[in-house]
Amino acid sequence: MVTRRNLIQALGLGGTGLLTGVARAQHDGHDPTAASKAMPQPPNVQRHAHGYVPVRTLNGWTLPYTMKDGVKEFHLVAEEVEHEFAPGCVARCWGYNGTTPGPTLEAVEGDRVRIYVTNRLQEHTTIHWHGLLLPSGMDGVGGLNQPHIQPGETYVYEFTLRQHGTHMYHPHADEMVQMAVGMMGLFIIHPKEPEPIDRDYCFLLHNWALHPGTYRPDPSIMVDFDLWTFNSKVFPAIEPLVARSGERVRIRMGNLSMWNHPIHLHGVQFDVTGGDGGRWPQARWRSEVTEIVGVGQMRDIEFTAVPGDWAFHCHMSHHTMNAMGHGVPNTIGVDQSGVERTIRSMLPGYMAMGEAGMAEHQEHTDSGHMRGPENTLPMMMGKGPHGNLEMGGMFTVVKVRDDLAPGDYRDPGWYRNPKGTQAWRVSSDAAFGKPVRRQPYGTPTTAPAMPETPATDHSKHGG
Ligand SMILES: [Cu+2]
Repeated sequence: MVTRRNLIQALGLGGTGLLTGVARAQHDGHDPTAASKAMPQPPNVQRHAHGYVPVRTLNGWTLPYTMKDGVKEFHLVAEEVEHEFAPGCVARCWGYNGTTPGPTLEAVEGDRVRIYVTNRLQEHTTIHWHGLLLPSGMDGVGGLNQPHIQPGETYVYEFTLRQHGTHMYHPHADEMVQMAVGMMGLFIIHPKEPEPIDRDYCFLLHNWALHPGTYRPDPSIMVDFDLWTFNSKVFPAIEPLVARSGERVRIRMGNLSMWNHPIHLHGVQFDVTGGDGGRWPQARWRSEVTEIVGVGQMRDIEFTAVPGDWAFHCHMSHHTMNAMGHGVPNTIGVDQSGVERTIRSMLPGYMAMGEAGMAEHQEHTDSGHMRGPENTLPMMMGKGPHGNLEMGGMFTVVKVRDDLAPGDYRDPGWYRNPKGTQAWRVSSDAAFGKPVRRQPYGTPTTAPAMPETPATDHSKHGG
């Protein structure tokens, strides 16, 4: 019996173009839980036997299937899982086959799939195949399309894939709770004709109310979440997206959180090439640098990779932070020296902060001077080659290098900017230069409203 894992080991991690195809076909597939956590993603894989590039699920994995009488069989297990958002923060979540999100299901348009779902939770569940075109009785809404899957029971879903694109799966039973604690996954369907894509990344957007000092996500929260995740991880635990210069990269995103997320990529103008209805005809592509992935939606973006380290993040600035208080007074510009002394007499170790801004927060937590409640990540984290990144949550880096082998997903380290292409310091004097400034509000009107500026020929700007 050859499993995918020991086949990869037997090949000494040296992949061939057909590795995934061979490995998947030979996987016995009957112990989905055992196959989960330690399974490495295929290294150096280029194309599946069918011709597609297998998706790379950020910090995740793809569920192996078994071929039975021409049907691709998958087996999902709904169960409680121990999940680490980033080192220092672990929670008791619910997921599938040992992880949140559950493993990615990957197939080809026209395939017939048979998906077993075993319920190892304490309450009933179902699975809804979000965005798939299928018979009503396979749609997975508990009580509407089927009876609920009771604890201990296994149901089977079977249908033919009549479309391609980025899709999702999640429970449609006690949905508010089951999704809030991590039950979700991606369902990727490749078209029959392979697409010109070199790297195909995917992840789910989610939010979590894991209150400071607690271990179980709180499903009752509607807006004030503590953790914002790409595939249930926060920066800096989110993998970088790696590519070789000139490669065509696709990033597939699905949103099963309670907020819309404007996802922003630096360094390129990407094409939005697909949505809930699969890949769009090229005439419908849009050139953007930020794309909102609305709640319940899927979006695909594509770009040609240019060398560098490029930030990739949600543009809601609170969504690139970790747990933080939202009801705190604003201390920017407030001299707190006396207050600090007074409070310290009652609360030893109290640190006043936030007078100049909040960047010092990361220095305080990194240095160990400020400790939050147990099992709670600092609001800001992450180190780059030039200092603190002061980020958390939905942030990672697209790392593009000239010298990567195709299919090499290993973190290449930090980018070294070629000489003369990086911003540099020219002065440490705040009075440097003669910047043109408007006079502050309230300046007596006898003073000129603007410093003298060089004469401009306004006629050129007319009309
Ligand atoms: Cu966001």
